[in-house]
Amino acid sequence: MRSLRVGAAQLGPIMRDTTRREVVDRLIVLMREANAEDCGLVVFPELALTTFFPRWYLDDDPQELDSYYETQMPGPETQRLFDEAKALGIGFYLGYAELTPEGERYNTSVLVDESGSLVGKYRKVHLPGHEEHEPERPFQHLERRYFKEGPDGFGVWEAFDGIIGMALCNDRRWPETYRVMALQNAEMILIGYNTPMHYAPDPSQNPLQSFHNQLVMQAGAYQNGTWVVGVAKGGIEEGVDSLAESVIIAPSGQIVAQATTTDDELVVADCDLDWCKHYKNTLFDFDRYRRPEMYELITRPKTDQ
Ligand code: CDT
Repeated sequence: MRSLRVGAAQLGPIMRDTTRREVVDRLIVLMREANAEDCGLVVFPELALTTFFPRWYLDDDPQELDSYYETQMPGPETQRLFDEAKALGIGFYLGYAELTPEGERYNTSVLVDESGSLVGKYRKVHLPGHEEHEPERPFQHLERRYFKEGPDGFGVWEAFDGIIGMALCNDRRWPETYRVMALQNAEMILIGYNTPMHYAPDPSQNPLQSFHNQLVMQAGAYQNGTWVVGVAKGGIEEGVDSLAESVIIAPSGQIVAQATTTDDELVVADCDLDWCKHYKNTLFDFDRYRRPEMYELITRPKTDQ
């Protein structure tokens, strides 16, 4: 049995004036806790180093905007996290805002192995929200202004004795996210998220945030025979309430661990990566049962009526 003990390291709110040093201190506390529980991998949320800054229109203050991005990973403030991972012998997933030397801005995650080495980088594909300032909203969701869509798609990496994929927040609502990684045999998909409880374009969805969160990740796990680890930055951050409820989901679609607070909290599960085979070799044996040629029918005119 290939067993990977995983820690979902949920974060509570990070305020606008919270320093990187303070955040990295919190991440290290959670990493040490995960190590004390014998985890081989600890998963942090999306944009885990700062407040969720796309909630503000920041064009008038480019200096503040730039302050939320990392130009290096590891960089001066995050090197401590890599050093700690190496010293403890634990891997991690971390979401952050990336500013490249070419000036491109991405919503990014990295996977780092137990020796502190970078395994892979993922740049968010499905960017939600809006491009323009909409002052009538109680808060902005300007991911589409302050990030560029990730151009590289969904990859997987051989690490932790398994096949690991990465996604970020809104990606989890889209079936193709899981399917593209499952077609590359993903056995565990790591997803950090920041999900406001209030959805301005259609507030009737507000009371369904928790249901939809579980619905999409449980379906993604089951329909693709893969583990899914969903990790929130939750709680009331700068007046905006965000969903917590970080979860670890088995290839059966069952939740095996779930956070109970809206603050910094570690939840742990032993993940048997071989459990994926039950589903990948039976009901969801893609080579045997999928019929991709049928997916093209919607673009073809009907004949022989
Ligand atoms: N960060 C992120 O992707 N959040 C979105 C909010 C959608 S509403 C603009 C999510 O899917 O949870």
